[in-house]
Amino acid sequence: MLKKVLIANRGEIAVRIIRACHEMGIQTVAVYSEADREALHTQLATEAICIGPARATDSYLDMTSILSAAVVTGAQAIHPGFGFLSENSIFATMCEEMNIKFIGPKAETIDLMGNKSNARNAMIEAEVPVIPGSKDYIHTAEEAEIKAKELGYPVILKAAAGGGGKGMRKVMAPEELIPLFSQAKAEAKAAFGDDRMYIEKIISPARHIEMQILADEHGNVIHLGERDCSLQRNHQKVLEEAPSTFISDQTRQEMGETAVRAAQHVGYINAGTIEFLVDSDEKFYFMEMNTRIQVEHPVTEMATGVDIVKEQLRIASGIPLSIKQEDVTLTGHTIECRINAENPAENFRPSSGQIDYLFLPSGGNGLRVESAMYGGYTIPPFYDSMIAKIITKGENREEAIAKMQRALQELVIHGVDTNQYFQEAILQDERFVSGQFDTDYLQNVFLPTWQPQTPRN
Ligand code: MV4
Repeated sequence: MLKKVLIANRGEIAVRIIRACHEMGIQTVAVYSEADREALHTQLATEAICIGPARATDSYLDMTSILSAAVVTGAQAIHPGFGFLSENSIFATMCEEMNIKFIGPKAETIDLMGNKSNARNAMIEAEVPVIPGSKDYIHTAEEAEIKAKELGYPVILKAAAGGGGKGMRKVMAPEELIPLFSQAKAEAKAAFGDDRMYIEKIISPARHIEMQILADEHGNVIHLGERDCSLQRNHQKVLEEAPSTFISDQTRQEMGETAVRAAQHVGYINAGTIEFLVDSDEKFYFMEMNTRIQVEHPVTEMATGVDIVKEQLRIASGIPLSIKQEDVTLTGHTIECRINAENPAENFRPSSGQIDYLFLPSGGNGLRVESAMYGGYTIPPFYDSMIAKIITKGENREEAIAKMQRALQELVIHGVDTNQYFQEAILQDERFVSGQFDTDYLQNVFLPTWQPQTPRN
């Protein structure tokens, strides 16, 4: 087993990984920016090293500083968490070259999946259903017009380097294609320095359902079932749950087997997620693969009882998976609400500053809270606004919802604005409660009629 791991991240995920390490007897090295001297991850790790100024590009994205910190502390491995360097194949390669284990898949797998067009083609080879679309890059609006006519409108233009909505445009009719193609291409160039584009038919209405997989270095690949992540705002997930209310046991099994085949085909190692779009006939299509631990991993942990971060550490140590596919079952119903420091009444503008008073929900069965906040902590303005995740599990969905409502009512955060009232409103929404929603629901149906309440705190 690894003896010392450096965590190249901050916030709740850094704390989550540090806790797993300590429970496994692994020493931890935190790295922190000048803005994170008082952060919880800095305090909880065995050792902590300052890696630079507040701005992420000068600290959490500074590969040389982080690798230097690993060398001087004698860390054998680096866990990148999510965001920052977690899907950076150059960083994974640099780790390899310095004989430091990157806790994730091989650099070449990160590269392959990072190019969403190449990922599609790899999935076609693996006989995984992909969304009807272009095999090759689309270089000009004229080429796009030909391909769009072939596919039939509406279509969606996507950046190969994209994911998360940047460089993406929905095209409803032929006359929109030329301006939208140049917009998407320019956006991709600016965001990624890579403006290679591809095109797909639009799947709508659709659910976003993803399968969690685990793969060790001995050829064992399993899936841990799905998470339904259809409730998103601006391509940010808001609430996730397992199992999905939408798919049958047969579809679930087929999606799981497909996800395992996808991972096997690319020689995947460690934890990963295959994202699918599922249409109204329950036909599922590969959308992209995330080659990292995800924010919503606790949903699967609560649903299956498998500790995904501990499995990642075992896999990186060369130890086989601790569970077999036949031992994995999704029990009950699990929901996660993301708590962001933002003001829903001001178009979800991020909020920062000191937390004067904090009460995190607790008590009862089937409640988990992931956060790096504490009373008196100051949320810096430089990073992501997600400050906590509340996860509840019940025998059934109604129970999980009731527990989440109770937990959200208990949550008290004074000093910064949060989206907790937005989450409470979703949980009370008739369409959410009925399970009848798709990827467009939150943004296009729920939000336009939602009136932000005045916070009760
Ligand atoms: C799509 C799609 C419909 N059809 N592709 C959004 C982010 C990026 N990961 C891909 N996205 C989409 N791709 C085809 N062919 C709809 C979306 C999409 C979406 C997907 C999942 C959850 C929420 C979404 C909100 C808007 C658009």
